[in-house]
Amino acid sequence: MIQLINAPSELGAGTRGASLGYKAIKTASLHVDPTFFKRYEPIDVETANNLLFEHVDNPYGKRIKGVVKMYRRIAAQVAETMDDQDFPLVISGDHSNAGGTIAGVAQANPGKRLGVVWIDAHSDLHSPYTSPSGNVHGMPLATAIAEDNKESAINDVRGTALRSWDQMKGSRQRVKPEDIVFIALRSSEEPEVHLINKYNMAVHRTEDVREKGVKAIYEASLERLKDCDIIYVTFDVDSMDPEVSIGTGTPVPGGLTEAEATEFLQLYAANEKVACMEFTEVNPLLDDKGNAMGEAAFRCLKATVEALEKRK
Ligand code: 4U7
Ligand code: MN
Ligand code: MN
Ligand code: MN
Repeated sequence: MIQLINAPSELGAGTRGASLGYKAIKTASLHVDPTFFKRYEPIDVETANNLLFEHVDNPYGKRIKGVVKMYRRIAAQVAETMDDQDFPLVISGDHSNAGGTIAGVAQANPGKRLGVVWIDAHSDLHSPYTSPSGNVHGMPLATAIAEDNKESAINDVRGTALRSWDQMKGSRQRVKPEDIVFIALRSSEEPEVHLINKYNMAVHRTEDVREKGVKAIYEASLERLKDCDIIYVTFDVDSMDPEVSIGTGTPVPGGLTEAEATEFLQLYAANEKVACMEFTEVNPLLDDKGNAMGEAAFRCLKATVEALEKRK
């Protein structure tokens, strides 16, 4: 069974409104498939978004203590869902939540090698030591590989941020850095590029997708992850071009079309190794075309769920 998990925390984002992403997607469903969220009723993960109204505790990991709380809650829900033999499909507010999802997948699958497909304009490999913004949605993948990247440090991190960061990394690496594949990546800072090169992570840019086609990139990603037992796929909607994804916090030109994103999602959803997926960063407050982003995200979600259903 597919179990939607609604985790509308936006503590990790720099712009307000990603906590409304799920509602935007749900509203969009009304025109297209009004009973969808009755058939796939999500489990809600309680947020700590009340912390948005408090003073930012640390400039290098903004609201990071609250993000740690979300990591625990999401990880517990994802692990429970997998223990019940259900497929967790997480709809999260901002992308920091993905670190919690990965922790949950790892917790429920001890001893299994976990690969990650990161469909995103960004690499989200910062740590508090290297982040130019202090926004934790730029850090989840670094927590999964337990990487401080101190050799690229620009920030002098201490106190809460450090303690919380260590909690987010956990006691062990959940993903090997060589088991990461990026799709639609086009905006990384120097410290992230350093890690991508150091660990030889696989990068497929939008141009590569255009040149070789979605299917070929998908196949290359599977070849790359062939020694992994299970795969987690994350879909930050800013992987799509701003023409589609203007309703997201950090749009970047040169992204995927909705059709390309849909084809990727369908292919991954159809693959038995894929054990968990996540949709993230829909922000209707930034959408200047009504609910266009929510509508595109819903179409992508519906296509993904239909492909998952066909597996059985
Ligand atoms: B998202 C950024 F500097 N790298 O760390 C940062 F460009 O989850 C952006 O992919 C992070 O949307 C974007 O603030 C995080 C910036
Ligand atoms: Mn992201
Ligand atoms: Mn992004
Ligand atoms: Mn984003």
